[in-house]
Amino acid sequence: MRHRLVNDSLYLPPLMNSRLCSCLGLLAFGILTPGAARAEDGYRLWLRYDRIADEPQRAAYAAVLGQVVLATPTGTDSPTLAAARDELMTGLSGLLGIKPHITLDSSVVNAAFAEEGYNISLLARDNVNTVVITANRDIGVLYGAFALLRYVQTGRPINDFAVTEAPKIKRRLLNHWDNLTRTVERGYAGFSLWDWFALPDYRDPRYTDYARACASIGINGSVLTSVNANALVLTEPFLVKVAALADVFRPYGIRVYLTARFSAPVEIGGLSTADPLDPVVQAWWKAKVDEIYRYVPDFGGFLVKANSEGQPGPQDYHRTHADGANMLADALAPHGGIVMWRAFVYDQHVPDDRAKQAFNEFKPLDGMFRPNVFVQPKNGPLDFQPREPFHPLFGAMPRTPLALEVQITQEYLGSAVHLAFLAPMWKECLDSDTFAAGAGSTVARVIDGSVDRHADSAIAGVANTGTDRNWCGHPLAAANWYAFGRLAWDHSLSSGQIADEWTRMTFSNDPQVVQPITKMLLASREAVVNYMTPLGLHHIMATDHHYGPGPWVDNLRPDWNPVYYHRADAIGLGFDRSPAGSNAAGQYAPLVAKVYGDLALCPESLLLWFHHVPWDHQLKSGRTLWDELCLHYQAGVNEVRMWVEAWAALEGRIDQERFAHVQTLLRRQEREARWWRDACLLYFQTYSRRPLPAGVEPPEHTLDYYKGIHLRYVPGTPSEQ
Ligand code: GCW
Repeated sequence: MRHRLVNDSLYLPPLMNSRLCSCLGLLAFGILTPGAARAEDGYRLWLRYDRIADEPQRAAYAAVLGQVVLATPTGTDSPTLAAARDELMTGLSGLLGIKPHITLDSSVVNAAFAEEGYNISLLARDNVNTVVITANRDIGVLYGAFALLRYVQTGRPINDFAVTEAPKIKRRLLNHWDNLTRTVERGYAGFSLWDWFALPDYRDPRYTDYARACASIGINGSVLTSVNANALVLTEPFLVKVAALADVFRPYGIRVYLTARFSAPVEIGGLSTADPLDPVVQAWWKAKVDEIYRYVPDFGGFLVKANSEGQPGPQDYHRTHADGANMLADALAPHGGIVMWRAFVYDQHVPDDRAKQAFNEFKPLDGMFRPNVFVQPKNGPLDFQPREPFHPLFGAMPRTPLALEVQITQEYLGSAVHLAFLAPMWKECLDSDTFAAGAGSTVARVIDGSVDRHADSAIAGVANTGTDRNWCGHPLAAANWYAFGRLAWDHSLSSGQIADEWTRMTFSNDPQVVQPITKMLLASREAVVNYMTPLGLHHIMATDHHYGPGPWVDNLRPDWNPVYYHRADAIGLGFDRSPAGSNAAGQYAPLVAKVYGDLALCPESLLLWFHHVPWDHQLKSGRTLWDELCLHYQAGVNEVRMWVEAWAALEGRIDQERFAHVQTLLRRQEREARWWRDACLLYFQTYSRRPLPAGVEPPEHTLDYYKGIHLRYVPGTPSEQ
């Protein structure tokens, strides 16, 4: 190929260059397009390719994007390159009204390129502006194509096109908690996308759109089935269906993984035991894995929930988690597959603080796992609460690669009803310093492998997708799918940048739209924390469906009771996890343990997580704990009220369909924020015996009224599925 790759500088013929420059200023000021007011159902997610209405801006892009070269070392075509061509053709013709000339070429590829990385450069080739997307592998080209489209969709300046990017984490997975019945555990957007009964014959075009959406943000793996696993997915009739999905996803760089039910050898194999040290069991799994690879040659591996919440596991046979994981790992290793063994384990019969149990169980096993095993903790030690400290296992298992699991679906943050943009929550975890190998050993660097020099790395997000036309239920909830992918690719991105990109692509570049929507996205998680679980409170939601407040619940198994977690009494509120209490704080590196374990040093956002604090204890504001608690609940309500107002101003600036849907949801969120506030404050007041401070609205109903609310058939609730 006879071209010169331009890295940082943009070379364009002078005339074109000046024309471009004059247009760049306009790029930042998108103007409301007539098209923007068209009804939209949200199906296209952030991959909307409507014509850029601003003519000079459109022309500026069109002038440089008419010719695209896709360059790989061989230059040979593939389904992945075809997908890149299709996407560029659809995207650029939609956005710019041009039919780009797209060619394949071989190129000298930068050896420093990571496997999935890409470079996008502009150059003048035979005096024609050409954009070149270069990569070591065709999947890098596809990622580059999506990046190029993103730049155009978000109105980014043209010289940004000289970019080199590579993902920081190797395995970027969605974990679907989808059942073979098509119900989705903790799913709030309809049924499972996988139509098992129609498969393998009918391949819903939606599978391709799912793959496109995932690839556009760099997701490269999909665990199709729930961690509360059904062994039947490992049988031949289902493997044929799995293979069909894998075939659809493959061109988009997405590998399929499955959940492995530990008792499968008994349930579907006819064996009398699933003991991982039994050679017959080992042989069964080996044969089963060989069979899976015959259907899916690039199968990714198994995700396993074992000895947790009633799931079978190696401890049923008095074996360790390492024994169980290693048996599966040995079966997968010859094929290059991996095991992601979840660390979400706790047992009501273990007397210790539930928040300590995963660490107690897994830390001693460090160094005992096969190289192709990941241990997968959730972001926090408990269970996807609106706020938790980072999981103490991060940094504590240097000899084991750890995969971070976050929850995209909003089990504890208002399902698909409440707006809660989760990038700030995940960033909080990723940016937490474990101090495992000195300052700067952030969770992000533990999981990307750089702290402990692991070659493989993984991150997983529990998906919020379903058959709802708009994929995620709430029209703004797709922002969380998007944010997960973007952070999995590059954990150094800011929440602000991600919110900005998503809003521009999903709605409009109009600053009058971008500004208010990004503002509410960025404030939303903290607002939810405030009206649900401020100051480190956790696990005080209603039973089973987890929707709405239930701080009074005390009749379940002990470690499921909200009263176990908040410990309200006449003296104060909060779980003492300091050295004087359960000393969960002591599971962190000494510097972190000192901060969390000391009431005077502990961040107020986690105060009641780590300490039992007297009601009249003075906080930084000078107010008592009680007053501050009340004001946090009120602040959450106030924030949601502001969104209701801000949203009203968007009428006519965005399409009516999504406008009206979000408006309805925000109004409900405001009502339910008050429900949370009133129910929690009335309940805690029975212990604090203090009045509500000025500025806090009086509750609308009595405590008994709130205690009497029993919701039925909340989507995603396993017991009602
Ligand atoms: O929080 C709990 C959920 C369960 C889930 C479990 C887990 C899949 O309520 O529905 O089961 O976490 O993560 O395994």
